[in-house]
Amino acid sequence: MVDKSFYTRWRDYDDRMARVQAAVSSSRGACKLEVAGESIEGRPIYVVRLTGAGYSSGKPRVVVDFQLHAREWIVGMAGVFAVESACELAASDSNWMAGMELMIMPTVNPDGTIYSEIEDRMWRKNMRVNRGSSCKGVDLNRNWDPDWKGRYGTSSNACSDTFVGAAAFSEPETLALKKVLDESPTDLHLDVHSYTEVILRPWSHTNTDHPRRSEIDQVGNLMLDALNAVHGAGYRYGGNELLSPASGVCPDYGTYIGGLGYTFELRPDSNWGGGFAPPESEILPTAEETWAGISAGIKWAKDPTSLPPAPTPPTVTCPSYCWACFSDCRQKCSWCR
Ligand code: 0X9
Ligand code: ZN
Repeated sequence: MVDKSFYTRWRDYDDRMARVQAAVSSSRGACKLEVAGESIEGRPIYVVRLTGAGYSSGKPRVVVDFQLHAREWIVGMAGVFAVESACELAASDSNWMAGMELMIMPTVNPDGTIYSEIEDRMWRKNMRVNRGSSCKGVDLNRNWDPDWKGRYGTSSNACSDTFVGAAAFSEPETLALKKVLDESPTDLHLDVHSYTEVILRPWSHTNTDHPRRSEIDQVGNLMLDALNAVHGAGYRYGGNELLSPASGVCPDYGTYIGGLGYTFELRPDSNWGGGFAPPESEILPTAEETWAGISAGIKWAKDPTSLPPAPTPPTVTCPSYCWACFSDCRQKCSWCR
């Protein structure tokens, strides 16, 4: 059993990484600690690899990343909990990971995280020194393709919290996660953030449906139900109607290269619950339910045939007065259904 007392308080970056290392050490080889890259300030960016017996590239693979955004402390705590839970389970039940691979990045943005811990609680970005500006930092969730520097929720101003950076993939932290995603075909990519209590489907940069939309919704709802079942939280599942669209985000990259890339936004549900700084009593339940949601996603990735076949969407005939809808009125004109 994961020692829950760790999750009663905020723990700083060093304490959390010590915990990650300890979990790997006691996993009897089920987990491996690797360095996926180096941050702007030269810190290692850790990734925990769980390769089940019989896995080879092309078989089921899941990547889960945490804390691209520095101030989302509860996400960093949930990341350690995911590592501890996964390493413990893999060590005790070799069947769990059989034939698949799981990669967990407990903190993608160590520099920003430490800066948030000691200097500026609400810091979001990495610690890039931007050419021609006294403002530091690139938003690691705006530094990706597709749609880098696109129109939704981005800024070309180095002083902005959503600064896109000098180019797509310009940041070493972005590249470290990209390398993990690119290494082998990845079926499921979960990018964990806070707050709002939602699970968001791809795409983030457009409202156009992904061709695998119905499968995406099935998997999304599977993760949602598992998450909400643990403590009765009221997370919602959906698209950009739940949170404004954003261009150049990392789960859209995971989706672009062929996986299903979701955004988790953890507790609280609103600013009233503390926003990025919720009470410490929220840490443990949040970490537990997030892991349940992730586990459900892993279970699907391991055996996608465990899902019932996706229902075929109903055919909708446009009313004759709805001249603008033509054949795809179901998507385009909800008002004329
Ligand atoms: O803006 C972001 O990067 C994410 N929200 S956060 O508050 N953690 O910064 C959301 C990105 C994904 N957005 C959508 N899928 N709409
Ligand atoms: Zn975030």
